[in-house]
Amino acid sequence: MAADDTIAAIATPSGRGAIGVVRVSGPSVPAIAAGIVGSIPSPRTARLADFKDAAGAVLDRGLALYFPAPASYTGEDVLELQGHGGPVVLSLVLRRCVELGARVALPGEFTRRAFLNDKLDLAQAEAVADLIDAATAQAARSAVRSLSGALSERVAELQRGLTDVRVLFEASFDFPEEEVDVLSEAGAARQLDDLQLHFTRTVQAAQQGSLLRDGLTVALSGLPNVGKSSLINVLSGEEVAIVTPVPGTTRDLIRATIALEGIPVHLVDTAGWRRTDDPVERIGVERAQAAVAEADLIIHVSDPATDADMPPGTEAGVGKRIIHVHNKIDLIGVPARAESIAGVEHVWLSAKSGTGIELLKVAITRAAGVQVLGEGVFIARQRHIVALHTATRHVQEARARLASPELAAEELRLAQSALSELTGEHAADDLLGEIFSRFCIGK
Ligand SMILES: Nc1nc2c(ncn2[C@@H]2O[C@H](COP(=O)(O)OP(=O)(O)OP(=O)(O)O)[C@@H](O)[C@H]2O)c(=O)[nH]1
Ligand SMILES: [Mg+2]
Repeated sequence: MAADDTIAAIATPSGRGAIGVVRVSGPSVPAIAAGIVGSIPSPRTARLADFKDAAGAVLDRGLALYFPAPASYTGEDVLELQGHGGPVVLSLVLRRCVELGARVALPGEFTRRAFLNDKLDLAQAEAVADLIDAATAQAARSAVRSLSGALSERVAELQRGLTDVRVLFEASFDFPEEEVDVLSEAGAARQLDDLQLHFTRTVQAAQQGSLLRDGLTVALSGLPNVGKSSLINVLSGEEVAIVTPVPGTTRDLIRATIALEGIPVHLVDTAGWRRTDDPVERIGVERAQAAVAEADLIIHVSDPATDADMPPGTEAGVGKRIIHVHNKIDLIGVPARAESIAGVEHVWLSAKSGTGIELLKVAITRAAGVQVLGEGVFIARQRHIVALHTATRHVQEARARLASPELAAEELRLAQSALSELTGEHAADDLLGEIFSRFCIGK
């Protein structure tokens, strides 16, 4: 599926830098190389060269690298010009490439071509963007794992498992009644049970991977003056929020991101919840409720000295995972502790002295469902989890319909087609557009 046009882009970040790279891919690469550096460099060898304009004047001096198709990132002929990292000089080199027949690339277009030329599948292409965007070292390591095919291999294994069972069913159609033994119902049931287990494990791993990528949004809620802002400050190790003894200090939402066990945790401090005639504070309270409604987890803060039986959360938080923090233990002289009461986590701590903060961090990672993130974790997106869930549902349906092999076989076919969306075998154009448009230019 070779493209007939040639794309070019500045592949390094905008601004000044030690080096800057212009990358070109497509059939005009040999002509462009000849036009800029005089001749086509030997494949995969760095050559020091003058980059020249149409009149032969030197624009920059740097390294030229030529990767002939198909052994390149995109699978096409690729030229990389590594010059000095100034925005003006780089745009002059880019303009020269355009003059010689290239057009400026769209975001993610190099990776899109790599995908179309089977250099990587869709899950791997997404991992490229996730590696660039990784917010923690753990996320970066998992993205590399997905990039080298960890998720794709899991999917391939599931596909093989589904094919094996389908073969059983299909064989049973070909044999008349007297040979019912071909499809032993018990045998098929066992295989489907095994398969379901594999699906469940893969979904769990993908959920961990998507946690690493997207992180967890945690809203701090509670009455005024209980110490929500003090808590976001001590958790983030920065004075991000104003703390005063005046109830109603915080009005805007205040955000800080921290990493817990490699998971990006997006903390949101909110206005203390109370009825008020102050129009500014009222808006703050509305925003607080919206933040609570959007959060994955709520930390509900209370002050045991003044409000021992604080009712849980605002209405917006009903049904969400919640951790109750009993703050200001220094004032009532009780030790820091964490306890699960009727399945809900409670932590006693002091935001002012920092006692018990570690217990809260543990409670957050536990509530997030973070398991030990071993070497097997790969990065994953919501899209992958949805596809895996759909496929799992079809496998369950197949298991329930063993008595009618035609229907069961159809469910297995649907499971396979849900899985193939993950690696992009039959990906629709709008899905590709959506995925690649979020890439940076030059990638
Ligand atoms: N002794 C003690 N005081 C605390 C503790 N945490 C917070 N405070 C004090 O309680 C007061 C209110 O703290 P904030 O963090 O501003 O409370 P808030 O919940 O953000 O209040 P609003 O923004 O008004 O909703 C301040 O005077 C803090 O110093 C604590 O653990 N111990
Ligand atoms: Mg506050």
